[in-house]
Amino acid sequence: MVKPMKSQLQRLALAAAASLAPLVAQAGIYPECPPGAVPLGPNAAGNGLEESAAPRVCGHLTAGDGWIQLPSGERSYIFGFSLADPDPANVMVRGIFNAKFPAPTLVFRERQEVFLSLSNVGMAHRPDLFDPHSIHFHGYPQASAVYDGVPEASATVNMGSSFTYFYKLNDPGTYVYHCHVEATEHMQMGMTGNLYVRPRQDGSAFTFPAAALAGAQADVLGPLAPRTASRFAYNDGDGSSGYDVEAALQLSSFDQGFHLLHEAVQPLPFESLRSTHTFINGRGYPDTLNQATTSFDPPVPDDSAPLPESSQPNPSLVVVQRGQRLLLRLSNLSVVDYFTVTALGLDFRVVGAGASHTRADPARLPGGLPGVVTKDWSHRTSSVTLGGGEAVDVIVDTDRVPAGTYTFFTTNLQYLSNGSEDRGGIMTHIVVQ
Ligand SMILES: [Cu+2]
Repeated sequence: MVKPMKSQLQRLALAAAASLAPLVAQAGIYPECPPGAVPLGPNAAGNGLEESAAPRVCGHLTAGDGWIQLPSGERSYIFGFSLADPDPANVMVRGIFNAKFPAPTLVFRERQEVFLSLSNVGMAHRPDLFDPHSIHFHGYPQASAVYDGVPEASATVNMGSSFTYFYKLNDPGTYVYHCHVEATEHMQMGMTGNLYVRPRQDGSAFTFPAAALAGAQADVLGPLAPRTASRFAYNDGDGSSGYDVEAALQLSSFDQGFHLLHEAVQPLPFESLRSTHTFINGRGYPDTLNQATTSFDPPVPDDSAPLPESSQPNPSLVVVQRGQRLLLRLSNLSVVDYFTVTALGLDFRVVGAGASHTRADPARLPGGLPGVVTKDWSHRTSSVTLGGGEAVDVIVDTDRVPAGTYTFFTTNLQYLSNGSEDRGGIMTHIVVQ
């Protein structure tokens, strides 16, 4: 079959974008930030939007393509999200070939109103494609259909167009987000990232375990020492999800053959997808231990860019002071595989899964439902298994273990690899100092 020429496709895409503009997305760069909303710039690490306590905020992402650097020295072609340049005039030129893996981390607060704009800068390396993109808050319970990102039922964003999502965030927890357009392909290509909604309990003080319950929290490692926290994963009512430091370990995987065929404009082998490379935060061991960013230099010189231009800006080396409570936000964004992860010598206390607290107890919440108490299914374990799209919140009480370097890795040993290199992939260190 003769394919239409690139110029025809571009004209078609532009015509489609223009015709749909009043309904779904505006052709051009039009991030929306209504009066009273605080615009969010990049965070200090350059791997997500900055946090704000403002009741109404706005952010701006781009969707496009780019490359990541693999530990073996190879590169991998990706689709991905990036933080948009604050100047709309620079969004296209800075957004092209600037995809990040994983996608920028989004951190919001319960009850916040969020205006999140997405501009599609196109896939410059695949000008034969005119794919739209979208943002889907995976597992988020209160998405309006039009903002849900599912192409059959929601707005999607054509090349050269912008669309603004709106969420009133009433449900705290650890979520993931991804593009929902041709989801298997776009997610395999890298359009996935983490999304946290901080609970309104943050900023209050709870001591866990309470003195009366200390005995009930004893196990083979001894009793859990009471500790006061002011940051929490959930509205737990008793401080059980309280932590001092948090770290995100996002598990994912690529079929490098799929990515190479994609880069070479070949038919894609959906029926035989298999993970050749596995990652934590976009890096395979030993790159997971790099404190610095990992990057593939984009082919377009962009020396004046104000935004961090790393393709993989998320560190995955975890460093904690002994005695601190560490919250590990574990998520699996692979579209192919389950992963079981462990950190030998460290005790995992599971306090959340699927963006739900492990002991929903509305009676303990301010304004909750008196008498409505549900089962406590928090538990201690040495390993956690996550399927694609799952997230689990784990607390590590580091006062219970000696200082030292602990290895976090997948026990699915066939995935401890960077392609043909063994002993790579999903492995990093948790250092207790
Ligand atoms: Cu997409």
